[in-house]
Amino acid sequence: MPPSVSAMTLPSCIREKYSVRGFFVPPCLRVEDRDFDYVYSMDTEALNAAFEARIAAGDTIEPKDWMPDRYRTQLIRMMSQHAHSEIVGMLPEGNWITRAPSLKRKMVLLAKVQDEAGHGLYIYCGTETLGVDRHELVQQLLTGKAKYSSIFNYPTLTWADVGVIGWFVDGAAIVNQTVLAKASYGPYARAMIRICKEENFHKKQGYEIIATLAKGTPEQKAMAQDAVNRWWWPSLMMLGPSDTDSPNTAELMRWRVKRKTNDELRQRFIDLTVPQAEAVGLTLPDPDLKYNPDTQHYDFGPIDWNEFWQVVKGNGPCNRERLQARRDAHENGRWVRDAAAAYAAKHSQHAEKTAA
Ligand code: FAQ
Repeated sequence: MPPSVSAMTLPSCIREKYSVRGFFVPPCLRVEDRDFDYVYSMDTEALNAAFEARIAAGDTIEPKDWMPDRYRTQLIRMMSQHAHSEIVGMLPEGNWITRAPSLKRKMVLLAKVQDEAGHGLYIYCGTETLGVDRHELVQQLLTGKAKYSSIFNYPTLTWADVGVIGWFVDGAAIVNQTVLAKASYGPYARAMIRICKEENFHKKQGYEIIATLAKGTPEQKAMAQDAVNRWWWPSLMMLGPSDTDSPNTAELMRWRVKRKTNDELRQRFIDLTVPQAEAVGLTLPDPDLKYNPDTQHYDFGPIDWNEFWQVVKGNGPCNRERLQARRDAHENGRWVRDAAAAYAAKHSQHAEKTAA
């Protein structure tokens, strides 16, 4: 059967927009909008061409749209790693909930850590729209097969670390995720818009902790400086390997999943953060850090990529501890899952009986 909308009935601007090498390709391959048989009778080359045309036109791809397997796989990889990072990312700060220095600080920290849990669940939901099962993703994390952000494998030794995580780690996450909010995959982009709003609050509370410590006693200022010194380089690494060693960037940029490279985002984070450090009278631990009037960016010293890859491979200071904490939490939560499953089964039995 022909598609319900003929190319000839469309305005010329639409025809031009969706023409690939002179041939019109249906602008949208949403199965619910179009004839199912028609879409699936198209050969892969035509489907790919239509998909690329949509990407080039800046369209948003939605879960039921046709997409190349590789696009789907890349998104599942990136989104599931992101979801895992949010969940594992609760651990370093969670470590300080019982030791926050005041009730107010404790309430704010509790709220922040809960937000991160929400982000994780939200992104797992987004990943499920690509046809993958959440239990499978969780198993990949628990067995150590899945990656999560390197930054969460460092210890939180003092209260100042909580402040620096908000300032640096959430700060870097905002730089990265504000751009991902324009990603080509709709559910991911929309999740990022919502998440970035909360990350902004996280960053502000972290910076405020550090600003308070920096203008406190000499010991408090020294504690803040020490935390800054320990977290600066891992925070730069968190934005991913340098572009020359980033196998996924080119493809993800072409598909407009990533809109900036790892190095571009790192530079942006540095440019934003240096004046913030100056404003609270703290220094960043890089003797090469210097404003370059020609490039209008800060130059910075070499990053220890060997350390980064060691952490990614599982040999960071806290990798084993973090995974064990997740495994224990999963095991301790078994009764909740069992109870929820029993409740759902009881409900469906009841519904069947009433329907009969
Ligand atoms: N850690 O080719 P690329 C947060 C891996 S959320 C570990 O450059 P890509 C909120 C990468 O997976 C933080 N592994 O990869 C919060 C790949 O391995 P694979 C997480 C890393 O995807 C705050 C290989 O290296 N954010 O902080 C890392 O193009 C406070 C080659 O790398 C996101 O996940 C790393 N840092 O770019 C929560 C954002 N970097 O899979 C709690 C979404 C790279 O091929 C408290 N993700 N690798 O085996 C992204 O933007 C991208 O995936 C990048 C990596 C930029 C992370």
